[in-house]
This record gives sequence, structure tokens and C-alpha cells, in this order.
Amino acid sequence: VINQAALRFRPAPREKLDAILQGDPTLSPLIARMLVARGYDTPAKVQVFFNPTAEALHDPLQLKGMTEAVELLREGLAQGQRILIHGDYDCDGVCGTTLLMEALQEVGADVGYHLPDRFQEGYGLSMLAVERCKQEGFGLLVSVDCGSSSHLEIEAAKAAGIKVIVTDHHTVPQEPPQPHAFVNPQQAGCPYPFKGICGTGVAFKLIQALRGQSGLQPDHFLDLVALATVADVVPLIDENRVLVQFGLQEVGRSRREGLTALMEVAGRSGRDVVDAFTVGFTLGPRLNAAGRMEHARAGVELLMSRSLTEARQLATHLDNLNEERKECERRIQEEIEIRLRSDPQRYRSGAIVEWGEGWHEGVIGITAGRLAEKYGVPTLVIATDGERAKGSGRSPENVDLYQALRACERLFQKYGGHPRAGGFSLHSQHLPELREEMARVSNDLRDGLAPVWLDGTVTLAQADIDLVKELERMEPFGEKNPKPAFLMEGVDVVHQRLVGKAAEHLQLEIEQVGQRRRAIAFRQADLVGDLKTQEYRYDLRCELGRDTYKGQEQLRLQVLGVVQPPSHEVATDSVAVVDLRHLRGRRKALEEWLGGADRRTAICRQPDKAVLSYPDYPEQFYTYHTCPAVESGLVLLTPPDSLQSLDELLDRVHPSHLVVLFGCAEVERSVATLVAQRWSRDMAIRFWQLLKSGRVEPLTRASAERVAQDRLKLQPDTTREILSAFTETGAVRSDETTGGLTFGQANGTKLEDTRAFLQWRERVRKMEEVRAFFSGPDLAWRMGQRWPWLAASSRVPEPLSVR
Ligand SMILES: [Mn+2]
Repeated sequence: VINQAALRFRPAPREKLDAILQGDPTLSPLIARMLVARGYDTPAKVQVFFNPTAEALHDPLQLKGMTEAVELLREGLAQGQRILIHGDYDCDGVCGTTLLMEALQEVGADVGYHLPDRFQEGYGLSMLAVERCKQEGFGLLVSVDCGSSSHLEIEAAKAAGIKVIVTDHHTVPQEPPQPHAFVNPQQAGCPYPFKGICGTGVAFKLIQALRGQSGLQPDHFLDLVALATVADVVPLIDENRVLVQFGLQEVGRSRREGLTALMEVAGRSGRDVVDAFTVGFTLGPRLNAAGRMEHARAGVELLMSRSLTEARQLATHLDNLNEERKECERRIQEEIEIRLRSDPQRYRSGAIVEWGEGWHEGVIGITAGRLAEKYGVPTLVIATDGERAKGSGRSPENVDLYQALRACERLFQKYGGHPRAGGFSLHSQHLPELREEMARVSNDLRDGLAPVWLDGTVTLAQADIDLVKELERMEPFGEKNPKPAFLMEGVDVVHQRLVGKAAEHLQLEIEQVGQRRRAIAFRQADLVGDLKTQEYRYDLRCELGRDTYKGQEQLRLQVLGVVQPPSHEVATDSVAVVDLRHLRGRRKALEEWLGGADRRTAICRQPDKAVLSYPDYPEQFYTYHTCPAVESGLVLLTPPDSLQSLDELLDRVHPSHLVVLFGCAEVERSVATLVAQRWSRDMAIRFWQLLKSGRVEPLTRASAERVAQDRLKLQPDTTREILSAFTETGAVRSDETTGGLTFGQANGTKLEDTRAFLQWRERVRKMEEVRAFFSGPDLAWRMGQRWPWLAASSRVPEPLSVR
């Protein structure tokens, strides 16, 4: 359940929106909004975003240290030196190692590789590898995806006469190491224009430089680059977008037996579209699992395998390790959540700090990430082994984790990280103190609620396969180009049931303005207890995708979270705006408001009809335009036709408080009614032809309205407007007293320039403005902005969970 005050729309300034819509009128406003919010705010940038080409890639030689690295490699190759590739145990390190191994073998090098054991050797260049170089006669050590903090090991290798090339993309310490060549876009003084490439990306650049190539060559390594880029969660912007887009095509060609086998075990046949999602959620975790649960070697062996039989065995092994990893994660998370449920203070305190003996070190980071996301607070998960404790932390955007860890510095033996993630080790006896300290510093550092981002609002009617296809043009999604999330407002939950092996998912049947659809909320079974579907309509945060079911393509609506509706039990002496847009039992609520001691007034479109439904309150219904001054509060039953109408009403009436009792559904209906009266030039021409056909007998306003309704399904209002437009153009003259019509001489006024047409357009524009104003969270706050004398309070209710 999401606290509505945490919702944030990614900002998209109106002027920039207009500029790119002018540049490409085929863009839908929704997509345009997302592009602007992501920084693609000129037609040229949008053009490059949708059409990635090799030109967007940067020259490898712009990387500082590249020339030296290439020289050393060439020298080594010429001398027949043995080369040891030193990778890392995650997917990026494994892909980078494979890439360098194969590329150097292609040019005839004698190469071997070393991947550190996560549990024995830890992260970074390993002393064991330096020893191996000495014993096995490797004269050149090349790191990939690590080494920037391995000063000691680098010096040891140099002392033993080994040449060292470090290639990496991790943050470089203040005092950088001094290998013979150091290639890392993050290092000070590196002119490379993009800092976001992953370790495998840097290795790819090294090979390009060695071969004197650039752009997308050599393309048979792009599959590894794409895989690592997605799995390492580096930003999918700039050249990464190009590398991934072309690299995924290479994965799809499946020329690598290992990837074919891995897709098989993941249940993806070769014909399936390979997208960033497949890589990020199926291939990546399986390659990561090796290093997390056992040893990363299996990953390199798989990627380098030339035999499908062998590859299948290795892939099955990785798949088993991945299952083991998931099971481990599930157990730890479950254990923590049991603790949190029995003692909610453990997450309400400001941070989650939980530890367990023998918890698997390889998965605590993922678990911390899940919990931080779910509870919206910084989370440290710690594996203890007697007196030794090793932990991993993740944090939502509103708390800088690195700062928090630094504030607890004195408790740690070692720590490091960045604003969203970090790692540390300490003595177990300090754990209770760490829990307290962490809660305290997190509260100090916290900047508002953890934001829950949105890209826009959609209605159930707008959400269709065409929209999904448009969204897919923005792929690959990932870091810095996240999968779009939308707000779907005022939805009735008509049915819910638990699905999945362990009944862990929630399937919903939802309805909005007459449209009904099925939606799925993964791993959110606990929502069942929170939803009050009889009382409220809900706003859903959701993602749109597609599924193929029995050969039929259909929309997949995934619910990411449900927004807590504002509570309706409020005392009006404390608030000026009561937001009841989500209430279902309107009749009961209205009667309560009308029957109250202070006789509130209700504003609606047709007071005479309302009085028939509520005969007990004959004097209490008015329209926006007829309401006299009141002593008490106003209840708004239907949306106004413009914000100005509401301005005027409030100016005239000065209510003590305002109750908004219409929801998004009512606003949508008003818009729909208005749009149903739409008349276009085409419609006017067909009406003209009808008039001229002689079928309108006698030729009067009344019979024209009747015939137009029968034959063209035009509302009488619409017919009247078109007729008055014709009168303006001079094509028709009408006799005011008899209603008789005669054809006249056109005076040159275009139909689109007539007052009748422009007025209609203006009405629609005003209604759109009303729709925008009354949709979205924080209505009370926005009303307070527009009418400051309505001392609005945002009335955020007690959250059900911290989010
Ligand atoms: Mn990496």
C-alpha cells in the first residue's frame, strides 16, 4: 500500500513538451511526456533516442590510459608472453573475462583467467592471482571489472616483475592505484564523454583499440556487452542504449551455445524476443548465481563452451544454483518479515537492521534491496559467523546510505558504497548498537518520504495493445530509462483471488467507467487484508505489457502497488477540504453531509432531479451558477464545466469547507458526454448534404434536429451548434420566429473559424483542465494552492505500511 503523499510524477515542463510534439506530431502526448521527463527534450535528442546508430558510440582511444594498455598488450603478444585475465564473480566480470579470453585467443595469445572466490578471496584483484602469475609464468595481468581499489595487489605484482593493466568502471579512490596502464572512465582526468559503461564495456573498448576498430565492431562480442550492461544495472542511456540494442540482436542470433542453453533452461525458446527484461530477469541472475552460491568459473565455462551438450550441463548447473539462491533469499526474507510483523517498531524506527547466523553472504544484498523497496526505509541485512559479521545495505532515494554508514563508521571494521547501496563488516557484539545508531542517523538524514515515481496517468480505456507497442519503442528499459509506471485512478476492485504455487500473487478483476479487465499483483498477497473494496475505489500504480495467451496477444496489466485512499472519517472543523473522490457509498455519505446539524449545500448539475432522489433535503441543492451564499460547507456532487465556474462559486459563496464527492469516474463521464457532442468538419459536411438532399421536410430547425438525430446520430445540441455555424458562414439563413431555414450565399468564413466551432473547442479545453485538476493525488493541497483562503490541509492518513 502506497502512501499517496509519496507519489511523484516525473516532471515534464510544458514548453519542452510542446517543442518535441511540434518536432514529431505522431508522438502521443503520453510518450512525449516521458521523453521530456527523461531528458530527451529536443526533437534532435528524441530522434537519436528512437534511432540508435553506431555514430552515438565514442572512440575507445578517448579513454585515458588506453594507448598505454594497447601498447603493453601488443608488446606482450609480440613477445609471446602468457596473459592472465582477472575478472570478478558477477555477471559483468564473467562476461568481461570471456570477452578478453576469446578476443586474445583470436589473435593467438596464450591466455588464462582467474576469478576470485567471493567467500575466500572477496572482491577485487586477488593476492592468489598474483601468486599464480609468479608460479605459472604469466608476464601480463589484465583485470576486468575490478582493480581500482587493489593497490596492494598491484604493487605486489609489479614487484614480482609482472606488467599490470587495470580495466574497470568502479569508483576510483582519492589516491588511485598505479598499474602500468589504468583504464577506467571514472578516473580523474579521463576525457571519455560517457562514464556509464560497465566492466565488459570497458573490455570491449580495449579490444576495439587493440584491433584499431571502433563503433560496433567486432560484433560477435556484443552479446556479452549487452548481457553485462543490463545485468550490471548501469544507466541504459547514451552509448549503452546502442550497445544493448545491437547486442540483444546478437543474443537473439544465439551463435553462442552457452546462451542458447541458458535460454533453454530459463524456459525461453530461441524464437522468443530477446529483450532487456529477458536478460535482466532470466540470463543475468543465472550467471550471477554461480559466483553468489559457489564459484563464478562455471559462468565463463558456459559462455566459452563450443559444445551444446556441455553447455546444457553447465546451464542446468547454473539454473540449480539460481534456484538455491532464490530459496536462500526467500528463507532470509521470510525470517526477517516474521520479525517485522511481530514487532513493527523494527521498521517504523527509521531503518531495518537484521542479522542471522549462517545467512548466505551471496544473497543478503538482494534481500536488503527487496526490503528497502517494500518498506521504504534503509535496510541492512547481516550474515554472522560467530564473532564476525558481514552485511549489505540498500536504501530508497530519500536517505543517502553512504552518509548513514559513515555516521556509524566507528562500529565498522570496513565499509564502503554509494547513496543507494553499500557493504560493511564488523564485530558481532556491535550489532545491537548498529541497529540503534542506524535508525537514529537515518531519521536525521531522511529527506521526505521515499518517492514512488509515476510517468503519467492512464485510464482502463486508454490501456491497450497499441499503447504497449508505442511504449516498447522506448526499450531497452533499465537504469535511468525505467519501465514506465502509470497511475490508474478510481478503479473498482470487483473481484480478487490469490494465485501462484504458494498463493503469493494477487489477481484482481478491476472496473473503471464501464471497462473491466484482469490485473495481476505479483508477490502482494498481503494486500487482500488491506483492501476495502466495498468502501473504496482505488488508485493503482501499474505497468503495461503484453502476453500471448492461446495464440492471442493480450494486454498484461501489472499492479505495482495500491494507493491508500484518503480516509473519509474526518472532522470538518480541522480541515477545509475533504477529498472523498474514492468513496463508493456516495448516497450514504451525501445523506450524512446533508442531514448534519449545519445544513450543508450540495452542488450538482440538475438540482431538480437531485431533489426527487433526496426529498428530505428540498432546499439544499444548487448548480455551480445558482448557489447563493451559505453559512456552512459545500458538497460538490458533479464536476464543474470549468475551473472558472468553481472560482466564481467559491468567491460568491465562501463556504467554511468543501467536500469533493465526485470521483474520477464522474469526471470521465462528463468528458465523455462532451466528446459525444463533438462535431467535426466532416460531420458538418454530412449534415449539409442531408439538408441539401431534401430529406429534411419541412426545412425547419425542429425537423433538421429530428432528421439529424435519426440519420447521423447527432445530439440536438450539436445540430443547433452546426446550424449556427452555417448561419455564420452565410450558407444558411434562419427565421428566428418560425424556425424556417433557407439556403444563402457563403460569405467566405471558414467553418473552423466560426464562433460556434471555437466555443465548442474551448468547452472541451476547459473540461480537460477540470479533468487534470481533479485527477492525481494531493487534491486538497492543490486546492489550497489555487484558493489559499481555503486553508487546505493535505490530510495524509496513517499509512498502513511505511510506504
Ligand atoms: Mn561491473
